[in-house]
Amino acid sequence: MGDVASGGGTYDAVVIGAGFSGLAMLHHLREAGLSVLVVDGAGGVGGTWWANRYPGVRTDSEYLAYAFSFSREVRDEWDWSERYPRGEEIRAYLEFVADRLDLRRDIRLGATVERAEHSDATNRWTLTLADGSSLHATYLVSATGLLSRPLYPELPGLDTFAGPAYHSARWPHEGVDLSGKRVGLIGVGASGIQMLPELADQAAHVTVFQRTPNYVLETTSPAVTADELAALRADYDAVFERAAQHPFGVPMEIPTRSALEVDDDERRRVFESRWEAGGFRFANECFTDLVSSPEASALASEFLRGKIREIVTDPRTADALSPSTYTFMGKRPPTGHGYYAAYNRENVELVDVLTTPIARVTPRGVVVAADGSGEVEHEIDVLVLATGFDAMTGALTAFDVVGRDGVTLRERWERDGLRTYLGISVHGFPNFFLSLGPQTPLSNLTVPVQRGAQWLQRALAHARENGVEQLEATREAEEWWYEETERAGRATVMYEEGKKAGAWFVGGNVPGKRAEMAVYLGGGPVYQDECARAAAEQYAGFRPG
Ligand code: N01
Repeated sequence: MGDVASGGGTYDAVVIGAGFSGLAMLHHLREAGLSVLVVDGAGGVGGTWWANRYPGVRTDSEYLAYAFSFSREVRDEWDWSERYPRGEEIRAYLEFVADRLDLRRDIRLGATVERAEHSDATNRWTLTLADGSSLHATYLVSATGLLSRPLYPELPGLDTFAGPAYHSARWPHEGVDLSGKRVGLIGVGASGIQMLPELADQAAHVTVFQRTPNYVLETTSPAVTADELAALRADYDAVFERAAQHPFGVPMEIPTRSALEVDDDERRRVFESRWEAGGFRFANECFTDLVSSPEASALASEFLRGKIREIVTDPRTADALSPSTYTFMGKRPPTGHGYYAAYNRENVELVDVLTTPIARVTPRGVVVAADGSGEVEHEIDVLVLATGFDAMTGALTAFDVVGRDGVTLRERWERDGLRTYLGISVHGFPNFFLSLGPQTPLSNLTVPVQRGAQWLQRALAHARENGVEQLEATREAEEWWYEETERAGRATVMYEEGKKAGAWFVGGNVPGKRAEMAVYLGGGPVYQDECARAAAEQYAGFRPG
């Protein structure tokens, strides 16, 4: 072993990333008796919650299961303050977890991995860090996050803008004083949607440049009462198990009726009730088929467009905010905290850049094509890019992960398309494991994060007990999982509607990226069953040759 704080060293496992995934991996792999080092280029633990500091950042998952269930100490000692905790609170939670589970002694921060290469001769991974030091490990685990590599828009003149420009995921940690400023916001996904009301509170004026509108599920975030916390503690295992048994990993009621089997009045009543319940409850608790049936998805879309018309007073703005080119669930629905109402403010202006596209960015602002002919320049002082991420693969292809025969992960996926076995392992990359890899479930992520770490703990214990030197997806297992992922995706509206909407989960938001299903949509429980089956089969799908 080496000095955790700096320099080289040899470990059983090196984990890249100190967010939810990396912390769970460290805890569970330690329990398997492995020496483990977590490295992260950031200055603190938290992963996504370390990076994302934009105004309004908070989770879209309710506090109930947005946490680890595996540690009784953590469960008993941490008090959540509101239903959808803010980024700052989640970061504090992860710092508390790191302290309480004594994880910090095996975490090296400010340590950016530039290259990781496997040698079959030594059966070891060698990692080269930005400071020039090397680490060696039998097992390499990536916990780099599925939405962590920011995507910048390709807009002419972007680098000529004279004022400050911030990507949502690179917001200065010390904050930005927006008082009296004219802000331009490009991007209305979950990040931009959370940001708008708070930008409007702080700035003199906000111009929102919207390309594709979203179906936003409005909600509120009431304080969590002492009684609610006590009830959660008394029932925590059951709550988490309910989340694990839900297709999207949330502890919510699973509906029993199709949207198509009830009459209009009953459908409206159910939609209203779940809209009032707020956030993902609308997506999950209304009917069985909002994700699987184009007709049901279309009915939900019409209801949500009605809500936009109810909330937004200017009909033209309401119309521009209403998605019409794809139906509900074609994008991952964002949760709003006063998003639509923000458009009723004097200081918020919507520019529809589908009909009047952005021509270029100038030192003074953003120029769009005008209705009819000509151009309009929107003058701004601060530019905010809430333009998303190179999702699922971006963080893994941003540096060289070199497997057998010198092939990088980037080259492998460019050549063959996205291939993994259960989103955990890639053929040609022995003893390399992914947390939340491509083709894992779209979910409240604490469920797959935690279950994934527990699965790997058992898999590596099995390998060590049985003298298995390498675990690595077979090509057959990868092909099977690719087909399963495609099949599961095609059984939903999210595949075709996602392509129309340019959703990140089909690679549709990155120019030139191959359009393929990057998440598993067969549901968390089916996925967990497959992981359990792989283990019961003595990891045969991870044993090539
Ligand atoms: O990114 P996005 P995000 N000109 O890709 C627009 C998770 N998340 O960071 O749709 C103009 O959804 C783009 O327009 P279009 C969550 O899973 C979770 O908001 O491509 N616009 C779109 O509006 C989420 O789904 C939470 O037409 C351009 C926006 O930028 C995922 O992260 C909070 C453009 C990008 O939206 C990603 O969300 C935040 C251009 N050239 C995020 N290029 C919580 O749970 C891009 N856009 C709290």
